[in-house]
Amino acid sequence: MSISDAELKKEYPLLDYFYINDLRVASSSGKTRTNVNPHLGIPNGEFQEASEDDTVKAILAAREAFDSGIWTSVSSFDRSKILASISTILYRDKKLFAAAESLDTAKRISESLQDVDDSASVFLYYSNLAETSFHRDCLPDQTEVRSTVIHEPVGVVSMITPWNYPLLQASWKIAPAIAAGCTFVIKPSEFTPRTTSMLMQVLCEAGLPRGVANLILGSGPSAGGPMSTHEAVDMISFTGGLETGKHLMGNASKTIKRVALELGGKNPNIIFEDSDLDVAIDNAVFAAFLHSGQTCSAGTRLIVERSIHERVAAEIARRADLIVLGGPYDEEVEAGPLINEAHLAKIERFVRDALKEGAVLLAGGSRPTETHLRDGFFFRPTVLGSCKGEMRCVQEESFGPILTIETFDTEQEAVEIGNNTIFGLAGAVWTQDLEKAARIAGSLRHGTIWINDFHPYVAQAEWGGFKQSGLGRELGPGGLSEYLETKHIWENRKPSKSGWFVRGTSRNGIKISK
Ligand code: TXE
Repeated sequence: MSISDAELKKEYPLLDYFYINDLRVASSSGKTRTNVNPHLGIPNGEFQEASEDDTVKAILAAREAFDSGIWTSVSSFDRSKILASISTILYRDKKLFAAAESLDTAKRISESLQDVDDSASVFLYYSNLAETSFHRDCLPDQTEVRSTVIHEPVGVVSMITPWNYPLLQASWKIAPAIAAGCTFVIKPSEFTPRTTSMLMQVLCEAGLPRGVANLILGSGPSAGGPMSTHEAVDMISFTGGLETGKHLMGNASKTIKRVALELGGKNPNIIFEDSDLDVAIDNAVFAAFLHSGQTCSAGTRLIVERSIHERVAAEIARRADLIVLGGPYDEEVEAGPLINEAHLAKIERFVRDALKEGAVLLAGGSRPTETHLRDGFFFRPTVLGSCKGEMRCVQEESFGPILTIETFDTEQEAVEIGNNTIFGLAGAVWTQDLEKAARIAGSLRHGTIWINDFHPYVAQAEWGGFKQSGLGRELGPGGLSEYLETKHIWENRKPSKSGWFVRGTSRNGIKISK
């Protein structure tokens, strides 16, 4: 059963407003934005649109909450309890959150339910981690001096998230930030604001002090502008496109803000002749077309051993043609639409250009023709054969349902092709020779490598990219470290003179007169 915007607002009123200092706030300019439902192409709610002034207010609220000490004085035990409560509330309201996510993204409700589960478990994971000691004695055997390294929260964090996994991406940032003791302003994508806004109410219910969490809604350049330029911000944590990431990093350099970036990938999926082909092919379809390819770790580059290439390409194309497109609540449906008209147009251009540079269309390649899909932003799962490493379709991220196929003859060539990208987020290898798999896992320059699998991740393991896929890590203990500053405290318990600049003093401490 779908849940409407009006029904959501019975439990989560004013979710279309900002959240600053524990209050729901309207745009100071009076501007709003009408969103469009990606499945039906009709209006999908009206949201307040922040001006730069609104965003600065949110940043200053986070600064005030950090500097006042109301949050930094909360013990790690109490922060841990808050995180556990957030997780419990998310499980309690799972259906509401999933419905909101599917309303914004049009992803299948089963996927949205899974996203809420995953988000709740991230809060639970960091609840446990928040309790671990952040202190380390460096010279434990010394009695005269004490050298201790402690970790403190970085301060005020700007969090900027995209539209493909809105709740999940917010939880990957908010949970470790709370565990560390940071305060923050978050801006979800202007296309998918609902679940992040609902999350603010959950944080409040869980007992987060006033001003720790702040939310603004609106477009990247204007609403998001001060998030990377304002001097009251200590850190930017961003997930989104490469060009936006470069822009934010440039802005951050002006005041040396800490930067954490998750920027997507062009992820190789390598299939050897000696793999269980049935399973490998099935997972190749899953790797590429889950959420219509709008996944940063999508397996968009299939790299197949030449001896099996024709068979694999034909079978994948056949399977891609059978994928059922449609809305979130139809149980027959296997994949939803793209996020918006502009993204759909970009995907169409991407395929057109790929064919011009020599790729061969094996499946899809166009919008579907069924009348019930006419008004949504749908694109047929597309398979492109005869691809070469230098082609743009192989090098550039489409972020849509497009799979390119390349071939290799040797293990070394497979690795070279897998590493032939400016990105380095994730990759997979399919073979029954586990020694070969281990060699390849060691040689691929990507942040996650799957052996005979694709897409799984756990909150306990760091996630992030090599090369231009980003900076830093989310999840795991490394995901917490991003939000911590390191401080060394040296305490001399028997202070004495340095003995360095001796003129003007005597060694026994009596001043010498001239
Ligand atoms: O992302 P943007 P877009 C990739 C994917 C996609 C491309 C562009 O290839 O096709 O990026 O997508 C905010 N200051 N990924 O245009 O613009 C924006 O409002 C502050 C990979 O949607 O990077 C949104 O909240 N904020 C990715 C967020 O940045 C700014 C997921 C992402 O938007 C801003 C999505 C600015 N100047 C897209 N400009 C992944 N890694 O998972 C934009 N934003």
